[in-house]
Amino acid sequence: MTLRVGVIGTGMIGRDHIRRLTRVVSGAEVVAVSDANEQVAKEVASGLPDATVHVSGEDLIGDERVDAVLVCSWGPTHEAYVLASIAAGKAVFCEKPLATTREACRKILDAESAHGSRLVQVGFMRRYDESYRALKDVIDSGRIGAPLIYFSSHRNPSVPEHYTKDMAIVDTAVHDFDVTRWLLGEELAAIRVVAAKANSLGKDLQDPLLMILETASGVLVNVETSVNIRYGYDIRGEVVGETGTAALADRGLVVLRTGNQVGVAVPEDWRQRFIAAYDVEFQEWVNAVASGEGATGPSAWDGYAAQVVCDAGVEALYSGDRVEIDLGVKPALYG
Ligand code: NAD
Ligand code: ISE
Repeated sequence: MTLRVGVIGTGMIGRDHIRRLTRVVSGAEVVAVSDANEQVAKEVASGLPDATVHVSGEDLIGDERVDAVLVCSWGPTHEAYVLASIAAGKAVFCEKPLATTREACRKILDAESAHGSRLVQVGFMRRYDESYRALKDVIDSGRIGAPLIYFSSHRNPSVPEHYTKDMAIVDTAVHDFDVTRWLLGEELAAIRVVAAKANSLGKDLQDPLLMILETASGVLVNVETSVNIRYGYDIRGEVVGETGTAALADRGLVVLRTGNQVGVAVPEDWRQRFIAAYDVEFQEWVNAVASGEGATGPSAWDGYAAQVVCDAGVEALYSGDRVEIDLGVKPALYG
């Protein structure tokens, strides 16, 4: 069966995922699109063989030709589209964030629990990256003993004008929070946030930030966000265990030695760094949904947990305090 996907939000990542669903992944076709900017949606649809343009995301979700929904609009719009998809009984892949507040994410957990099976998947693509998967395998094998510290650096060469200081936490570090939970297999329990001397290229942004988190068992996690670092998009991770360490390897297809230097290329942005991870993420999603298995990747609980950490992180950024993270009760649907 070919999974007929409707895409809400045809901006940068929406277009990239449409390309992926159309040209890379097998078993899917994009049959409908919608964007607050209708002109943009029409332009995107004109490049597709048979896609309807809908005036609203709700219309698209109600379209009988749409089997599954992909939400790639701005974060504050996600809650309504995910809830409408659940109400329609349709599988929905939502780019991060699941929703922008803890309360909104809880509504989604409640709605999906009432539905009774998993429909929602959140776009935490790092879990599909081969380096992260190899790092998790090392941790799980016990070869470096129990993890004690995890260092996670998240560096962007630059960010758009509308990027605010909270976004270093809610838009950028949210990936580090999710991947930490996944790598270590436990929840985050507290967070502190401190600002370093500001990078003058970030204008009045507090950048870089250092976040110090504690997991439920006491592992210390250090997340660095540097979002104006210019040299490239650099994602680093290293676990310090009781008997060894394991780190994401430097990437690049060739090691270049020239002019008394040796090095590998650094990607330009997230599209380049995680291109293979997004491909695997979508192939697995299409396969699972088309087979009737439902969503099997990062769940609404994962989206909720990451958002609760973000909320605590923003509070810690403004207060300077150590803020405890209390996730509350985990609904039975999420195991
Ligand atoms: P973008 O601004 O390029 O595109 C967003 C699009 O959503 C725009 O075309 C806008 O017109 C449209 N839109 C806004 N409100 C809408 C509404 N109510 N209904 C329908 N369309 C609406 O942004 P982007 O970079 O593509 O980011 C989109 C989402 O993807 C964000 O949630 C972002 O956090 C996420 N994202 C994830 C990754 C990742 O690595 N997983 C990378 C980039 C962006
Ligand atoms: C962007 O929205 C992403 O999700 C990227 O993966 C992240 O690196 C970037 O900082 C965000 O702005």
